[in-house]
This record gives sequence, structure tokens and C-alpha cells, in this order.
Amino acid sequence: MATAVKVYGPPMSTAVSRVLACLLEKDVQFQLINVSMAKGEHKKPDFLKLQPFGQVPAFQDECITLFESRAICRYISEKYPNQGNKGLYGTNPLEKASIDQWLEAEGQSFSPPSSVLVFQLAFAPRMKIKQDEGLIKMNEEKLKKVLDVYEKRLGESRYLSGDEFSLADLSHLPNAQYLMNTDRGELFTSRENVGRWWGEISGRESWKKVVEMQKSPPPPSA
Ligand SMILES: N[C@@H](CCC(=O)N[C@@H](CS)C(=O)NCC(=O)O)C(=O)O
Repeated sequence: MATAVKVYGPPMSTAVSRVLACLLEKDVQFQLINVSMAKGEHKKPDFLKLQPFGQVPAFQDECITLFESRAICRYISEKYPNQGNKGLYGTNPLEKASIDQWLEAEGQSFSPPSSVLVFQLAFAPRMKIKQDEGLIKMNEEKLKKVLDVYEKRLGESRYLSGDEFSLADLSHLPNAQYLMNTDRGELFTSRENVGRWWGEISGRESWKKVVEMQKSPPPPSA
């Protein structure tokens, strides 16, 4: 039996939760190893050997180590083509290209403004950091423009890359979840197609498990 892959980092991290969603979607066994960011463990020499930028997640499969959550998701999908959700990263070059196109849109267009908003609206209050209203407004405007493009696209197809759920949709879940839990959920729900899409992708069993993991304390082995 294959040994479980290892994911290093807390599930509340958006990038870690992206990888967890992919592993659950692909039905791949994993071991989650907590990294206490509060204690700065992600900047310690041992962790930097796994992730040289001092960020979570890091990922290990047998003798290989990877970082960058989207690259890890692609690897998992390619390594386990015949288990779990078989079409998560497409089954032919055209499907893969379309998924990559929307994964890039997530990474390059959706993630920058939504990550600022996640930090400002969800994390800053918990960390007792003063919110920057100017930054919030500017990034909200940027995100609205991105979601207008999504609204049009999702009027043409059920999911971003076509009519099947894919890595491209999955990759949006972490930031969208945090924003949906703030008073900015309307950014998604006020757009008919985006709201419908959010309902579908956030209702997947894989993502519901990740949300549960985010609510639980880190494992004792951490
Ligand atoms: N592009 C990276 C981003 C990783 C990232 O920004 N991780 C955050 C947590 S979500 C982190 O480790 N932040 C701490 C830091 O940058 O010092 C990925 O997708 O893996």
C-alpha cells in the first residue's frame, strides 16, 4: 500500500486548504503535519529546507518535496489519474489547457485582490490589526471586475473550465470561503451565475471536510 503523502501547515491557511481539498477530491491518503505560524515555525531552518520561502504548505511524497499549492495540486492530480475525481485536471490536452487557463486566472487575477481582502477583513480583526479602508476599497473594486468576467463565463458553462468541476474551481474555494464569512459575501451572491457556482463548489463533500478541519484544533502530533 502506498505511504500517505505529507502536508505541512495549518488547515486555516488558504494555500494549505487548497491542497487538502485536492487530496480529498482525489481520495489520496495524507498526513497533516501542523506548523505553528504563531511560533514562527515556518521561518525555522528545518522548515526552510522544505519550503525555502518560509511559507506553508510544504508537501512530501516519498523522496520528493514540493511547494506552491497550485503546483502541488497539479502533481497530485497527475500522479493519481485513476482514483477519486478522475477528471479533476482534465483527461486530454485541451481540457488541461482550459483548466490551466482558469487556474492562472485564479492565481493572477482573483487571488491578488481576494487575498488582500481575506487578510484585511478576516485575519486583521482576529489579530487586532487596524484595517486599511483604502486598501479594502481598492481591492474590492479590483475583485468586482474579476467577478464580472466570471459572471459572464459562468453564464456559458456550469464551471469555469467547462461543464465539470475541476482544479480551476477548487482553487477558488479557500479565499472565497473566507470572504463569504465576512460582510462581503454579496460580491459572490449578488452575481447570479457566480452565486450559483459558489453554492455548487462549496457544497462538495471534499470542501465541507476541509471546513471541518479548519474548525478543529491542530492534531496532538503537531
Ligand atoms: N503561492 C503560495 C503562497 C503561500 C502562502 O502565501 N502561504 C501563507 C499562508 S496562506 C504563508 O505561509 N504566509 C506566511 C509568510 O508569508 O510569511 C502557495 O500557493 O503555496
